[in-house]
Amino acid sequence: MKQAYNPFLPSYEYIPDGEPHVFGDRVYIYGSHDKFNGKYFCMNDYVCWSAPVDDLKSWRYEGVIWKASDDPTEIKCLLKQMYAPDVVKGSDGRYYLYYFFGNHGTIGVAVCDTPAGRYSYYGRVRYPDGTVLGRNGEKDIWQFDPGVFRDDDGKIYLYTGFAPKSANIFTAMRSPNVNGAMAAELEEDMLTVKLPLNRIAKTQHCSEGTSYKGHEFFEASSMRKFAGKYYFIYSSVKGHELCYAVGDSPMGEFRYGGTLVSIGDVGISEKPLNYLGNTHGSVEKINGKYYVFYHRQTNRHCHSRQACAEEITLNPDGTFSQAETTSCGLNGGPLKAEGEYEARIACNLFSVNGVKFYTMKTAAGRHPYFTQTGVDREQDGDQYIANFCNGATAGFKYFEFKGNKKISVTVRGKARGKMYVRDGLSGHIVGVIVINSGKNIQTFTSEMNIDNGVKPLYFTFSGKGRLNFISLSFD
Ligand code: FUB
Repeated sequence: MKQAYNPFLPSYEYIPDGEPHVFGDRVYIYGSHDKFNGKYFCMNDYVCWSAPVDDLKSWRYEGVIWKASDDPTEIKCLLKQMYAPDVVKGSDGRYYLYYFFGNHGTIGVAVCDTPAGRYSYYGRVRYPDGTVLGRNGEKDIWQFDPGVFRDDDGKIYLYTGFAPKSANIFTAMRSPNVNGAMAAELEEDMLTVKLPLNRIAKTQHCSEGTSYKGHEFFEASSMRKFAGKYYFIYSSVKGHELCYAVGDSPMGEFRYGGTLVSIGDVGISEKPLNYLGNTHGSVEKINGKYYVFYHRQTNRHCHSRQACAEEITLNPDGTFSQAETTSCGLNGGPLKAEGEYEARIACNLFSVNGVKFYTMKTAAGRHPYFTQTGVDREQDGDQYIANFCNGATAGFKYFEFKGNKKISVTVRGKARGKMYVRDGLSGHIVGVIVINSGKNIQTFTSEMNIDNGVKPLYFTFSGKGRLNFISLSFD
């Protein structure tokens, strides 16, 4: 039985900032590449994955498409980590990859004849007089998270920018007035911006009295066009949500539209239902349906992020309804309540004290977290939920139940207590699994009394000790 889960790539793959693009009959994900348990963001080279547009359950590894060391310029920055990229097809039929180094502030471009081949260096985005964008002194904006967009008339636009609340390492010495989301049309050479650059969305410094208030632009610029309207997609100052703003021109101005997805379902639920941190992605229309791609956080800090996606509704009035995070994202429906599922596909995870917002510092204490054994690798995933202690809850949405009578969990770690199984966040108890586990992997089973139909399943541990929650299985 082939199904799609969230995260939708293998569990060893840590790809944040994924920009989905349909080229031909496949959808490609262009993201940054975190190292599992890395000390910083994006410590690995760019790789690409793709799937047929009519089978989003079959993702194929395309290999490394661009390495930090492929950039030939002498980049003077602390670390050569490539943050969020984007790709656009040029009018010459080639594919152009726009990328930047985390703390350098200029945009590099690489080119390839195919969407996911090995890219070659092409140049740096620049002003008409040849000055590199981002290097025009105090007046210039810090280049960050380039997004690229080709309009129906063949014109190509670049979106870039960052809007931290105060000056930091990235914006050192720069006034907030020169930060924010900017748009520029690109010349046919794919490198030169046409002037002027437009500021297109509100930041915290200028949102008073506007509909952006509370959801101002922070980072992660991305542009799409649906039903004749332009959708500027970005990560808001809240960090954990992707928002959108709508306009009639690719150069703005854009009216705030709403939240597309929050990685903790904030906005759908009153309290966050999963660990927070930054997120980044976009929306793509694939085979007639809309999907929002984003990343979740794992491993108790913000440097091991993973690609997820959900179907999302574009309403007749041009608004998007906020998508709920699920375990079955690209599956096209609920997962079958049959066989075994890895616990790492939980879409809700929280402790007795709720969740944390992941930063560079490890979230300690009673917080359960997604992790894996060993070091970063490109094979043999074994992700699980660690530190599942008293009051920890993992939620899975959705399963389709049909005459199920038993539920089991496979765990490891010294713990004694009960795993309460509910058919909703505050649903009925449908099973109580007695746990008495040790250092070996063990499976514990209970009767389950659940109605047929599509439902979520929540597991809450009550007892002593700490479990590694590895998998759940149905009779
Ligand atoms: O992945 C590194 C940075 O984190 C991206 O550039 C931001 O958008 C945020 O996701």
